[in-house]
Amino acid sequence: MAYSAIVVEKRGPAGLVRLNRPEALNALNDTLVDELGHALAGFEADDAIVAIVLTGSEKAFAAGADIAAMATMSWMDAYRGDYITRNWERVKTCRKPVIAAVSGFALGGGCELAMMCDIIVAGESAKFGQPEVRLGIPPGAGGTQRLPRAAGKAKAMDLCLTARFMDAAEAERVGLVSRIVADERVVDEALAIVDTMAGYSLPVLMMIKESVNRAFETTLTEGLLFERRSFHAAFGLEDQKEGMNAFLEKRKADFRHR
Ligand code: DAK
Repeated sequence: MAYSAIVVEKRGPAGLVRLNRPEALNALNDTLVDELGHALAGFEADDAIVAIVLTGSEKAFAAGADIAAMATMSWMDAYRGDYITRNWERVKTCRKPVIAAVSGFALGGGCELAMMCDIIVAGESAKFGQPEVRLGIPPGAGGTQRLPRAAGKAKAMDLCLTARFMDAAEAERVGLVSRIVADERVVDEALAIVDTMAGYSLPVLMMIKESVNRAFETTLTEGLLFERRSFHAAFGLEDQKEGMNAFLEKRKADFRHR
């Protein structure tokens, strides 16, 4: 597939996807979301790729869904067309870790896209917001659900009800963002995180991702049971034997991802 709205490359163990609609601050349209879904599927099927980094430009990660594309849409268009939902869900179902490297605006669907990722690394210029209320719509892709889980009810209500933007420092303080670096370092920092992960067992990374995500979907008792089952299952991995033997033999583990 030839991409027009994203740029895709491999950087060692990382699959790097750069949103690339500079004329619209990387606003998300059907083409972009289709291409993103396709790229993620490719990286997921690629045994050499451990995790994916998703980024935008220095000015914008993504300024939201494409307002020009939505402006004349009717309820029937949105509902019957299942507006952006099909491939949008592909980000959520990716089983390998996905890291958002965010500089500039991450607004509306852009903020929601970042929140679907597993880790957000922010550049100092990053601004997060759910300003849909200004357009006469509520957030539609997780803003009212993932933001309160990540940042708490007070911040979620504040951002969604007033359209105020939150800067990188505030986003880190409330727990939406895991690290802040200089803008020009944001992709390198995310790639370095993938390099660290690449030293570990991929099936274990996938188990961890699945287990942490389960924490947001279920009760504590069920979540703990899910975690316990993953833990027990790990003893079926060659990588568990390698990891523990390497520790006992005082050497670096050589994981084979099985
Ligand atoms: N859509 C289309 N074009 C956009 C855009 C957007 N979201 N954001 C910016 N642009 C375009 C501008 O129209 C402008 O184009 P030209 O006039 O040059 O042709 C160009 O990008 C540069 O923008 P500005 O001139 O406005 O740049 P400024 O630096 O002055 O301002 C800004 C930057 C980010 C503050 C401003 O552009 C802005 O407020 N943008 C809109 C932000 C916004 O309201 N975002 C929320 C959109 S609604 C769903 C999935 C997703 C969604 C819903 C459902 N499902 C799966 C069901 C999401 C909804 C949304 O995100």
